Amino acid sequence: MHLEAVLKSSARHAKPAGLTLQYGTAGFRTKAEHLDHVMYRMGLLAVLRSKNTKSGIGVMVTASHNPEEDNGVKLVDPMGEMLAQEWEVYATNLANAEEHELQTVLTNIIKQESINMQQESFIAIGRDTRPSSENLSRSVIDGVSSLDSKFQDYGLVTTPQLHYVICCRNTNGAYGEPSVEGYYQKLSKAFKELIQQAPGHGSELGCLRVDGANGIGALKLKDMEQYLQPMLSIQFFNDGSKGKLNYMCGADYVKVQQKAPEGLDMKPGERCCSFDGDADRIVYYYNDHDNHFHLLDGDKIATLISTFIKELLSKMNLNVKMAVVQTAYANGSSTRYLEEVMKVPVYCAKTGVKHLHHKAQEFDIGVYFEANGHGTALFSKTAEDQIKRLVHTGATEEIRKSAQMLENVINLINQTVGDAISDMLVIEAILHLKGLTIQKWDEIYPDLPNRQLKVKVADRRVIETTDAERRTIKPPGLQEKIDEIVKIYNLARAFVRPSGTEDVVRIYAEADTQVNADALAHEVCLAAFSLAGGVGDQPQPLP
Ligand code: 16G
Ligand code: MG
Repeated sequence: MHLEAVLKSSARHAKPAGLTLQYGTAGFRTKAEHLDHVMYRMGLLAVLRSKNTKSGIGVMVTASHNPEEDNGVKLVDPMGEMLAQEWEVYATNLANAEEHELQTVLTNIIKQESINMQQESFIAIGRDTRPSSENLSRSVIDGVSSLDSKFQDYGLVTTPQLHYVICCRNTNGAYGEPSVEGYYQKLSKAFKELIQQAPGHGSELGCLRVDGANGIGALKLKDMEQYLQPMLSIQFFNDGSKGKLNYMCGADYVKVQQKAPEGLDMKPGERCCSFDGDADRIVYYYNDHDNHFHLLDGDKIATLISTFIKELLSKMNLNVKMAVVQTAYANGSSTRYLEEVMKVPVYCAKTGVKHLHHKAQEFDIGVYFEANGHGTALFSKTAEDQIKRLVHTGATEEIRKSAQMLENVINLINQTVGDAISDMLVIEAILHLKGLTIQKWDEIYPDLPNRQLKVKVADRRVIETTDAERRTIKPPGLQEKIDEIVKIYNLARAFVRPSGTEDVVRIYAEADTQVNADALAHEVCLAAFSLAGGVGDQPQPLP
């Protein structure tokens, strides 16, 4: 295998000696200045993956909700899903190979996967609005070009738009037109049709306040706004015209701080939402008449969407298997509501979109959301066909109408990955169709008070978990200690897991009151600190 051109170009993207990085939960992520070689090499890997799958592959340059100085890269597989886990190992090996090892590492991947280097390949490249992203995406293109691959630079796009484009290309347009324009058209058409099906609620949804995290989501939603008028009027905040990306704003800030972003003045009852830095996450919120802040996170969104779908299915007498997939972070109230009131089966997957996505694929209809606002709904081919058939052949007007609504939901939701813009439109449509205000949506079930903490330990790998991260099996004694503490509190639950993106151990606790949730989180934090090798000062209770 001759890789001279590759090695020659690689010299222009030299790896800082000794630097090691890992393809983590959502690709590589670190300070932007350490990523040039990683970008070049991910360009190479994308071409190998494309030849291997005989399909187009996506490369997205973004570090999502991380600070502006960071950057990162994730690869998108043929159907718009995240890179297959077996290939994450290749990605890590390739990123960490020293210059003189590069040829061997590449040759090994080619051999191991029996890649035909004569096979055509195609790469779609996208990037977020970080100042470093443009140069880094050029490095990706350098990698792609050094293997003589075809490519298209989509420039500034949201992560879900790139996933959408890849899926469209690889299904020969069956999923939609493979362009950002095609995305706007597909979604806005489904949205309009859905809104028009509202019985007697008028056809305008009023104003929605959107915090764009000063990122790509604001930019793209502004482009799309003309397609959504006059149905939805949007007031933009943190649109990138002055503030810094993700700084005191965005979905992650709002979820973690449990408060509104800077720069957004809310009057009681006003409907607001926040995107994250690459617009694949969304959370909603409002202030009540006593000016108390209320967050409607991924759990509330999953409940709204799955309840709506379930109601339509029952009107259609359609017996398909639907389930909701959550993670250990899902509020216990949401799980109870779904299982006990809505009678929807709920499954728990490990943290990280790829795990939820895979689990959701096992059902005819799988709705998945992480509490942090990352999620979507997946429809199997069989379910989709059945629904489409009923649009025309349904025995009653009600069946045909419900099927039509569900078909529009299918077209509106981005089935390739969680998508802030698409999820937002689905939520807006459902609220409108059901005549729900944001308060009424919030009142469907009350969240249990909860608290998240993190603690530094010498090596977070000493903690091993099982049961979708809900229990620890190592270090010895930790789970027993957690069980003992949890027993003292009412409606309580707690777990500890090593982060997949940061060098910390995370703690989650929920209980009947905020004081108890805080105390429980603190005690569990202390247990992890003492049994898993905490470093630095012992964690202090919340003030
Ligand atoms: C990544 C994941 C997100 C997950 C988070 C957990 C994707 C696209 N993103 O941001 O889903 O919730 O990691 O981080 O998969 P942690 O392991 O540090 O808690
Ligand atoms: Mg993101």
